[in-house]
Amino acid sequence: MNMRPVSIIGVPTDIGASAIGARMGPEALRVAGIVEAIARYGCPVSDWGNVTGPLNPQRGPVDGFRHLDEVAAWNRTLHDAIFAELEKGSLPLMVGGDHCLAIGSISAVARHCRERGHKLRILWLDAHADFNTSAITPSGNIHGMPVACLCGHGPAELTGIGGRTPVISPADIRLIGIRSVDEGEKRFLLEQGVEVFDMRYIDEVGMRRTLEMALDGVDEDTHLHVSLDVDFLDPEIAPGVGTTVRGGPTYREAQLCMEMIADTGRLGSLDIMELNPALDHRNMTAELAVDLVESLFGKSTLLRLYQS
Ligand SMILES: [Mn+2]
Repeated sequence: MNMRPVSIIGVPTDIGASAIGARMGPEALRVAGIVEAIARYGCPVSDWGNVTGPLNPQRGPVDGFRHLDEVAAWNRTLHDAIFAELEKGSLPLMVGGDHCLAIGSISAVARHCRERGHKLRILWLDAHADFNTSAITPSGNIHGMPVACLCGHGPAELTGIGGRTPVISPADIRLIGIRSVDEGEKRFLLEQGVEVFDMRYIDEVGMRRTLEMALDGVDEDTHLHVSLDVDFLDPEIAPGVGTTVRGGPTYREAQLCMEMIADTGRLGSLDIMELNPALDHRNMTAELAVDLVESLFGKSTLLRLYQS
């Protein structure tokens, strides 16, 4: 179980999305009790408030990107904040905010791993592959591009944050829960050799086997980063997100996923992204996200004696 101090950093912006509202995500997660939920399982936890950045000008895309300068500014600030927490020995928990911000958080995590000689494994839990580029994106929304940017495909302002391009290799990441991929994106995922566990895979082999595969090779020298896009979850249980796609994991499947991640004891950093309170019902999606976070930090139904 994690005993590193957890540092919560809020990133209140929807700069990379076209639907606005994810800027309210950090406060909704706090209202739903995210700090208390982590503390309940014995982890020291501090809430460091929010980082700040440019306002959302709500302009259209320019050369295939919406708000590129503003997205870059937020991600640079975030990189510095997350990197500082990792250097202190903390487990940074970014509460967003739209998913373009994972460029900043994962750039910091990858730099930390590089400098410390740790292996890195990223689990990207999402309905979408987020592997678009300006050439293939239908929308120009950068929250559809973070995985491609991290793998070195994107504008220099985003691909080199943290001092090295590419930030990660496709071999470092596993995409899980995917059920909506754009046409050009499908081809690009295949060409780049990204490992994707889509919903069909989960339907056929189950969440347990999926997680065993996705975590294969994770050892005591691995830093595990989880980037949870709330749209990973089925919209029946998680309506508070701008880009719902039906047919996602159920409550039990999502809990099993989190419990299996917790069992590795390797969780080193976490993003909770895309919560949009303007689309939620009575904060139910934020409460669900907090429920899942509890499992990630050690809640289990029974005492499990094999856990240390
Ligand atoms: Mn996403």
